[in-house]
Amino acid sequence: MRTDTQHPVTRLAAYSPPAWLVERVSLTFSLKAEATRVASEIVFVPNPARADGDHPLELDGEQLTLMAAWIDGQDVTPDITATGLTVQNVPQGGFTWTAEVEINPAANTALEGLYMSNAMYCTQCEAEGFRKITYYPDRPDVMAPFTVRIEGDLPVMLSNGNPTAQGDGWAEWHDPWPKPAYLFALVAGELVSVDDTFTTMSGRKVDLKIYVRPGDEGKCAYAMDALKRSMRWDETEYGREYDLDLFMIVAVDDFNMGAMENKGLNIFNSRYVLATPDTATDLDFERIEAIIAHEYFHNWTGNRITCRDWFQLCLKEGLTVFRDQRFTGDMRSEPVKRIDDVKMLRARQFREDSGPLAHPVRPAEYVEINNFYTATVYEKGAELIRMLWLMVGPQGYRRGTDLYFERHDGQACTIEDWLKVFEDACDIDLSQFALWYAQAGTPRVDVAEAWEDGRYTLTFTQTVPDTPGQTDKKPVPIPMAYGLLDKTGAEVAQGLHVLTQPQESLSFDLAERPVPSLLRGFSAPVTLARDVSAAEQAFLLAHDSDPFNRWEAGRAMMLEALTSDRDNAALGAGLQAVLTDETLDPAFRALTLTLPSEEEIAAHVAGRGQVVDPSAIHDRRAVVEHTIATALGDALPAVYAAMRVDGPYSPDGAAPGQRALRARLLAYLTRLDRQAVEAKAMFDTANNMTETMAALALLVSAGQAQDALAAFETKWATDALVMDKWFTVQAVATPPAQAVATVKTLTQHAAFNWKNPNRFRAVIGAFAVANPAGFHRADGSGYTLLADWLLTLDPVNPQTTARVAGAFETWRRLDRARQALIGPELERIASAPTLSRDMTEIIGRIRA
Ligand code: 0A1
Ligand code: ZN
Repeated sequence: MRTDTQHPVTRLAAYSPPAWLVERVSLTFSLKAEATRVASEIVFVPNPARADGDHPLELDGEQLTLMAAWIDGQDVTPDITATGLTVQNVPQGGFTWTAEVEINPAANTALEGLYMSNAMYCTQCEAEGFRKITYYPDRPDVMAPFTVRIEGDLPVMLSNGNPTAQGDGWAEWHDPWPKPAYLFALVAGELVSVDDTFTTMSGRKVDLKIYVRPGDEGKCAYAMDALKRSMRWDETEYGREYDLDLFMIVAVDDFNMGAMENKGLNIFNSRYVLATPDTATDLDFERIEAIIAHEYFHNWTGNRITCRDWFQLCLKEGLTVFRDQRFTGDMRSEPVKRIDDVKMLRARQFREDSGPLAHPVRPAEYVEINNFYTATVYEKGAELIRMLWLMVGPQGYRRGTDLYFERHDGQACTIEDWLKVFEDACDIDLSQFALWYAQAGTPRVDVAEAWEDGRYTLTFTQTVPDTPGQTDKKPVPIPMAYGLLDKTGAEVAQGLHVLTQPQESLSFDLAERPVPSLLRGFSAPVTLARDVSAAEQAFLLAHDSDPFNRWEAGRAMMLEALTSDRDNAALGAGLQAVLTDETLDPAFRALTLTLPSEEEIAAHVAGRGQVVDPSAIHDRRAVVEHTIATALGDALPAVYAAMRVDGPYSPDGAAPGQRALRARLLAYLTRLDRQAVEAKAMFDTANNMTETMAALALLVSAGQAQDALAAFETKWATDALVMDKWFTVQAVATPPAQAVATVKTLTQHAAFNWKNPNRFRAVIGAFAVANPAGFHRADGSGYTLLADWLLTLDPVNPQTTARVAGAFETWRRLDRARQALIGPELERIASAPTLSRDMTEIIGRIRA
């Protein structure tokens, strides 16, 4: 086992301000694939907050060859280690550091720092990638204006800010806004741009450019439109205006994450920029819109106001996710977006929170910060902002954010700074609320009801479960949105009550005993535990005026059907009523008719303290889907036919919802017809990727996809993003008994370029998380397959390896036999001779 001395722990409690601040920095890049030179000139000034004696100069730096260094023009010879350098006895009043280093972008397969993707240079500096570019105080609380000169033989050479001068073989850029190094970006290559403009609310014209490889120009229209809508939305909803003359987006094919908010020069995984109806699904369009918005919104929440240290990551990420969620809700359907978000939260964050990788939204320590770009920091982080928004109301929230921007513009901040603006603007005490940031685990709220003499009482008891390294937790404030319904479904009471005590009651004087609708809109990220009769669930499914809880009632009935022997008649009838209710949005109907995923069922089973058997869950789900399909009766083919969308494809408006409902119904139809006649017909006649993929997935799971897969491959062989779908659909939808063999065949395909993160995730990642019954096959072959691939990728790209390794996080909830197969695989990984820091931490935590 590796020891802590090899991979030191960084602790929030050990934070101290930097000894030196940077007044300004100039960088000159001479680009060469295998030997890029980076010259730097950095003006250091003493930090008044550290006037506690003499300080040496300490700079971060990794995988750099230092050619020469000077302080105020004098040669220096620093002490160099694998992680940085130190110079003693520097002038305490301030000085200029000048240096030249050499780096090798072509050898950079980890995709952090300066690297090459398809002959193009690009950077990824969050969280700690800048230290692989040059020696620098690579920490977010050091903010400086950057001037950059790029020399190279390439037509397009970009950096942050505004272009200041250019000539043959060189370009200069200046970013006037002080920023931490993690927001630095450089891109150079044979690129073309799609151009537009945006006029800000104060009337300034901003040039917008999306850079892509030649040939992809026709795939940027949706991203550009989403960008303009994001810019407008940030003005109207938050009063935030863009602050440079130019905003650029670049699409790259090799990228570890979704996208990156570098100042003025966002770099995107190409899958979140490029889209046409032929190549992208409705979901792809929606994600492009959301991620464009997310990165754009970071300009204020992340860039102008950044994080003091990486423990504060949720300060920018939770807030920015909340902002992009609201944006999508405004662009599309608020209730549908909320349901989608909660599904995701439960599938990913609740899963994380209940397992060995559980950590607080603001962690107290880390070994590798890249391991903390998690569902907890992002999605639970967003839920905390959402609770605050519910508690202070929309106007209070706006007063708080206005004060945040006014008070902290240009600063590197903490969660305490964020909470304080709401305390000041809204006159509330958020000291108990702060516990949400420090305590890991999903709180559980048990609900008891009493009805006596016209008095109805709800009693709530909250508990926060133990998580690794944390016990004896305190109660947190839980905003409980509720409604009480009478027999006719009319609302007799409703409101928002914030629970703050371990146990608390709410009473109402009423003429008749009501049916409660609790945690409306999923007003807090908690598990609600309450015995609800089938009749009551059916009533809520039919009548609740809160769309979220209406969906939730159907989902609860489905979970019952999937995990108990309860009679399903009420479920079938309730779903048929939803299906045929034309007053309901088709997108909402599609969601309500969708069974919980196998992961959600597993979580439900584990939450009841039972052992999870992924194979049994898979089989049972198929049976229940068949039962529901039968119960839907004639309504099934009728609504299927009615939802057909004719005419040209549009990713906006009502059409995506209709397609979603139609695809859902096609799944039910295919359950009743293993020849999959309708699915074949849809595949053959589809004029858009949404329908093509819906049909193809069903054909793969019905074992009827051979011809379709071949035709698809022939048509799309040269489009990497589309081929990712071809790989994924097979890894995910192949029936469990053949899944491992199929994945092995896919990994031998000539196009399986495993060093490309999208392709690796499309096959290995997708299999391990989205084909649970295949991955958890009782013979353990899925585990060996995953472990082998993690060991192969780790030396090349630790970050992506560690993310995919999270597939093992749920192993303790499985039966003993499966645990006995996984344990040795985890040990095999842990004892690899040169395991990365990323993997050492993740596997160590999973095994603990
Ligand atoms: N800040 C980006 C996410 C991101 C994080 C790390 C990366 O590389 C290690 C890249 C992107 C966002 O929230 O979109
Ligand atoms: Zn973000």
